[in-house]
Amino acid sequence: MDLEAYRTCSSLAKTPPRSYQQSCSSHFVDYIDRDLSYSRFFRKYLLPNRPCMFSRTFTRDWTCTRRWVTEEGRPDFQNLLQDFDETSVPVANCNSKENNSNPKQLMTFKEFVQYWKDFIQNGHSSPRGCLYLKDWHMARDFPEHGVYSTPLFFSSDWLNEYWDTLEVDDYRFVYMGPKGSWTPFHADVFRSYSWSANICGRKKWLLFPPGQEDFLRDAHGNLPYDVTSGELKDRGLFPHAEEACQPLEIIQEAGEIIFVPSGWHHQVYNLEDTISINHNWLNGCNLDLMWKFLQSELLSVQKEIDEWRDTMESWHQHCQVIMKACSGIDYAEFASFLKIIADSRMAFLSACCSGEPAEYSRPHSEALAALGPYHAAFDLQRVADIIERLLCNEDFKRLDHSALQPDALLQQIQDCIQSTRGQHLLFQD
Ligand SMILES: O=C(O)CCC(=O)C(=O)O
Ligand SMILES: [Fe+2]
Repeated sequence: MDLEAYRTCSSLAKTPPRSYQQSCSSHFVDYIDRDLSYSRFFRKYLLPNRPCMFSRTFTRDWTCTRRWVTEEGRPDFQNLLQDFDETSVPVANCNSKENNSNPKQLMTFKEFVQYWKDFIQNGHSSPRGCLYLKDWHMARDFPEHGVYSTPLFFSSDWLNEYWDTLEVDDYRFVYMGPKGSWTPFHADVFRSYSWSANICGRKKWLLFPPGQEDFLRDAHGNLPYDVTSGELKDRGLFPHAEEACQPLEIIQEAGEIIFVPSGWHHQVYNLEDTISINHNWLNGCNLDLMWKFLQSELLSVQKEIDEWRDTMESWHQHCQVIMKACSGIDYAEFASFLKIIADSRMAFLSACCSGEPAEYSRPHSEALAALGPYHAAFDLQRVADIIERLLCNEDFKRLDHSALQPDALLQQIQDCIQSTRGQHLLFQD
């Protein structure tokens, strides 16, 4: 990040203004087919939370675009089988619906490929329904493969940085689906961004700007499973569907990467036999949207068990436990996520100030170095802003803070920002 981008984002009000009016009326997304600086991507797409598409130039050098794809542009089953053979992979059935998504089962990669070949032979149909290998943690299962690299644009990735630090999980996935497989209507985990690269095949994306999903809810407040279903025309079932804008319809070709912004609900179709790589990620630009999402998740838990509020001791604690079980995170974990992100930036900035960045080594230190000290300073400002908001949140105040001490962390961050600002070396014009 350069000084100008840093100045722009630092001078913005704490929460960036976002307006999706234009996105509702425009049916196009920007197409990036040559050099774009990180700072420009940051200002034009990340901060305003707008989608865009990157051309195949950005994936041309990846090993998987050669190894996993035949000369005709189809999945190279032979090479894929050599690489993954007996690996156990998660597979969804697109023809059955459970809780507004598709039930998944584990099968060996070999078994899935056999199914896929038979599906193709059978004119893209099967008595077993349409199976879709999705949400497979390929990069975690095969760290030595290195068949692709995350483009710099998507490298301010706090979600994977946090989970890598804990060595527990990640949000990096591979999808492989025959023509006709699809993903039902949803927004991504914790309101993260996603980037998704087609290694081969084509996808159709239907994207709705944040807020439009509220028009698409049914009379009980639930989101549709299939946003293209004729049922949405029934006013009794979906009372406000007519008020929603038309979705942005985007065709993604082989090699292209789509940037899906935070909180944009979407539905996705594989128009051909398709392989894609997808990361969910978040950072200082959409952290406020994550925090807003967590508050709404807690509120729905609180409503759900409201009747026990006065009779149950530690009702608030129970709400946190349920929230963690349903959403994968609670307020305490959110605070420790912020701490891990802040700690690595403070260490990075202090290494920069002492002129020893080369000796600095932690997970993701390469990304921090590539993005530079202005980005780290921006990150810290955003963390500080959210900690300030946590500290005045009634539900957060009730939790035990002895382990994390958010006030102390806030002070530390403010001191760090202050002292690095004083370093002419870092922030000179
Ligand atoms: O490609 C798909 O089927 C779904 C991808 C998706 O939902 C995402 O990248 O956020
Ligand atoms: Fe998604």
